[in-house]
Amino acid sequence: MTTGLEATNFDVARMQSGDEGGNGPGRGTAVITRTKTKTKRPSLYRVLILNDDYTPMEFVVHVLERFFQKDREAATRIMLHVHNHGVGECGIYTFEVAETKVSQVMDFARQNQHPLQCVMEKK
Ligand code: TYC
Repeated sequence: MTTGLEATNFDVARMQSGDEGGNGPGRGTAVITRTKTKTKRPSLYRVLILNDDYTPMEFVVHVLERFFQKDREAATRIMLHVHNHGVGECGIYTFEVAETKVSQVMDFARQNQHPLQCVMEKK
């Protein structure tokens, strides 16, 4: 499938200055270097919250609104999914963003003395 968002790679083959000089490979020879600009899409990570028996449902809903930009309805749906199934997805982010979300949630839960756990996993 093409989305129009694919990265473009450029290959540049050129002779280095001095390649025709007296040293190195010698007269009449040239070294061709290839400079490849390779763009790679970043790896993505799921941020998950885990169920426990003590964290209040309303606190989890608030976490999802505050750190994951969910509206009340989406936050409640995710919270209930975690309550019923043990684990659920809050969002998908690049490594540094995911790491920051996990830290923010863990710090906020700890400050409020709730055992809520938040983890990330590579997709
Ligand atoms: N199981 C908790 C309760 O009954 C609610 C809860 C939901 C806790 C989701 C954590 O990630 C969680 N109060």
